[in-house]
Order: sequence, then C-alpha cells, then structure tokens
Amino acid sequence: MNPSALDQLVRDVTAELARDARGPRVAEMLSRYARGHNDWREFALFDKRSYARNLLHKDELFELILLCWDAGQVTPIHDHRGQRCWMGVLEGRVDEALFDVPAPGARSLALRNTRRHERGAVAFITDDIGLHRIAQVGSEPAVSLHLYSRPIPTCRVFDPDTGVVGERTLTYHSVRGVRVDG
Ligand code: 2CO
Ligand code: FE2
Repeated sequence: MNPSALDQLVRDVTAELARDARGPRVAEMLSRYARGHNDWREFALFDKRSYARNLLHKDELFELILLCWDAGQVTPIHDHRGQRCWMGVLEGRVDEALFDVPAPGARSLALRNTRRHERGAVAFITDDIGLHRIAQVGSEPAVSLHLYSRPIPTCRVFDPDTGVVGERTLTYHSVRGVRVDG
C-alpha cells in the first residue's frame, strides 16, 4: 500500500534531517504538502480553551504537530529551547509577531515586526532569530503544521510588559487523532 502524503512527508523530513541537521529543504517540503494535501484533517482537533496541539509524529530527531486555532486564540511570547522551528499554514491565517530576545534583566520586549502567513506559507524561527507570538486572525479557524528539530517538551514564555520569564510545559491535545485526557 502506498504511504499517505503525511507519512511520506515524515519519511522525507527524516531523510533530510539525517542528511543535514539544518534541514535546508524542510520549508519546501512543508509548503508543498500544505498546498497539495488534506490528509491532516482527521487529526485536526480543536479546543475551546486554547489553541490545540495535536501530535502527528515524534522521534528523537523531530516532532510534527498540527496546531488548530479557533477565532482569537494566541500563544504567549515564547522561545524554542534552542531548537529549529518551521511552521506551515494549512488553512486560514495567522499573524506572527517577532520580538528581540531581551537582554538579561530587561523589563520589556521590543517588537521587531509582524507578518501574516496564509495557506502554503512556511515560517522559520530559532532563538538566534528571536522570540515570537502566533495569533489566529480573520473569520476562519486556522490550522498549521509545526516541525521542531529536536522536539521541545518545554519552552520559555515572556511577559511583554514586565519582562518576567516563565517556563511552560508543552502538552498535547491529541496523539495521532486520539484525545489525550485533560
Ligand atoms: N511554539 C508554539 C507551540 O508549539 C507554537 S508557535 O510556532 O512555533 O505551542
Ligand atoms: Fe513557536
């Protein structure tokens, strides 16, 4: 039996990251998948309380997570624990606000710019580039595919007004379509 497009994407990313850990072709792979395939839909679970993180694949090299955003849902400002993060938009629109990493002891965060991402667009971030906050925008819910290499079980979150830094455990709403209790 042929692998699904999603399984093929996991295979292609695995080969790419094994070849070169920087993953120079990952963005193109995610964009092509986003523009051409719908087999993510069975895993797209939403949560009224916050954006939902639905795990599709995880091994020691990377994790692939489907994020589902209802109207107005937003992340805190956060880092990516020294890992590489790609975000491909599958449906709807999200805004990405990019912030400079604050100097130790800084009391506020500097907004560098805001970008809007639509279906097929792929954004990339590392802690060297900065921090970001992602927010759903528009009347349609949004769905995006996030790839972290290596996986990030926690991240740091930043209060924009006080500069206070916290730690957040990154939990899953579902794993391969099966709802996680909570
Ligand atoms: N990093 C956030 C999370 O995994 C989503 S924003 O895109 O990286 O919850
Ligand atoms: Fe992020």
